[in-house]
Amino acid sequence: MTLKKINPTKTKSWKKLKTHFKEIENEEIKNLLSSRPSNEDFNLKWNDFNVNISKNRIDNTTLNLLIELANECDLKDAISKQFNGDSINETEKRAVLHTAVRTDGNEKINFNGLDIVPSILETRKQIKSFTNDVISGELKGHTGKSFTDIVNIGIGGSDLGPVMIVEALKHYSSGLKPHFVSNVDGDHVLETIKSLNPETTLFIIVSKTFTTQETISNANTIKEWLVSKLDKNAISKHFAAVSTNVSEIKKFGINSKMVFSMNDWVGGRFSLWSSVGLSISLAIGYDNFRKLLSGAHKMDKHFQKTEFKNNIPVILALLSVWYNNFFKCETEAVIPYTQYLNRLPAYLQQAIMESNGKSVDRSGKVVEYQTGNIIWGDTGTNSQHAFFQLIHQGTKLIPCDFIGFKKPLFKENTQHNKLMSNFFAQTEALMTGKSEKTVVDELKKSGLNESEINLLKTFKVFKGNRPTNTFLINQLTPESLGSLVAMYEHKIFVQGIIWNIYSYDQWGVELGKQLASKVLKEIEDQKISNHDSSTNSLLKTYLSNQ
Ligand code: G6Q
Repeated sequence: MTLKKINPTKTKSWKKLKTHFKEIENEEIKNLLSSRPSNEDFNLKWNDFNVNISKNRIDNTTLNLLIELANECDLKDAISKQFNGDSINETEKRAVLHTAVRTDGNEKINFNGLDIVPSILETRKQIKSFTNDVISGELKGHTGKSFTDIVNIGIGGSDLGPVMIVEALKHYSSGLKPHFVSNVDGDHVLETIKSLNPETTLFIIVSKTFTTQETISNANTIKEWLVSKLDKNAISKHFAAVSTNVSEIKKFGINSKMVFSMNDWVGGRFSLWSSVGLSISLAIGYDNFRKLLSGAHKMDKHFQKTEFKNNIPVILALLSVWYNNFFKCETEAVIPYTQYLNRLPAYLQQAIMESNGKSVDRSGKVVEYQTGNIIWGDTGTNSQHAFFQLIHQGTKLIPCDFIGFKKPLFKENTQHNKLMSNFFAQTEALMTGKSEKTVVDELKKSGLNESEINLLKTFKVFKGNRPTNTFLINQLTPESLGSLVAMYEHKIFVQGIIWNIYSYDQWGVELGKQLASKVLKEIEDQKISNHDSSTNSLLKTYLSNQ
């Protein structure tokens, strides 16, 4: 069964939200906060997550109307269709079952009349035994040495998820040193392998299709390097593959025991939980990989079973719709207060922008409202010394997610309170701002005269009223990270449902790819054909310098 096609702007709740927006638009968060009879509805508690949404430009009516909107768009029906394996990725005729690969194994998940759980558990077993063999040193390279380094060769969904998780969980390292090669930029791959010992390095080619230009080019460059350093027979010992394209894997020379399958009901950017996460399992050990899946599974159950008012991904998605469609915010920032999560914004950029960057609705009509927002961010406190100026005093309204942890990972870490005081102070400052009166008082105290104060005061005023969500989680563990990432995945899905778009296809990446292969041929043949005058001239300049 397919998803319903409901234009959100034609619902009763949308109209009510429009009227309600006029009442809220100029309200101050700090006043809304103090006028609420209770802030309980604005602090969602789940496992070791505290999701505080109280610093938002909303009141109880806003929340109720947004939930009404979710009901009118029949979100409930959409959730059950996704989890039931219906073909909700209609333009690619595919089911969307990345949630199935993180099953706890105690359920049946039917797809096309077949329970897919046994085959998921079978693949997991294979990941487990391969991981253990590599980490223990039982599996050896061509010259009989154990592996010390692993290189994930993949791009997009076959790279961003694993690289983000491996970086986030490096505290839990298995001892193997992970590397990632993604860009078709030959310098990227050559720079990565130049310090590697071919005898002790294992390469994992991750490509669902095994035809992606970047991945296959990098894999071939590495293969040539390996053969030149060792010999041809080393290929079967040093390469593993994660793919569905059996014939191409064979042609490449990969040992069938080192092949991990994928399913087309798991989309690339949602695939880190599947065998695409092999590099994660190798880098942090299978038990930790399993905990990551378990954290995500718990969030799946929360999302599936919790009433909307307490449902974290649902509420986050609705707030995002509120800012995107009513306040006309174009971007959202994600600021994790841990250096380990420095790749989270980049990962979310693909997950969110590739999923919801669509302008045609599920009926094939061009939408007349805003859809997918722009995601960006970096870790706190680094970003405070970089782009926070614009968030505090710029002309744009940028809702931010602040993600922080109660406990650091190192017992000896004596700086955690300093980090977290910044975390709390920033959301408070963004909300309260600084009035002209306070600024003037401060300047008077510092000894400035009246004319100096008049010159300076406006620059020092902070209007405040900048909305934030605060995520306070116990500790960064494989399990909590799994829950956090799954939370964002479900938020994406809910937004797509409300906006009446297809979140699981990505036709927008095709055009550039097609053109690039045409341009490559022309560059190689040194023959520039009919492009526009701008492109023609750039290509001629490029060729003239070769
Ligand atoms: C993600 C996309 C895309 C994909 C890459 C790699 O949802 O589908 O990012 O993951 O293009 O594709 P392959 O795994 O087929 O090489």
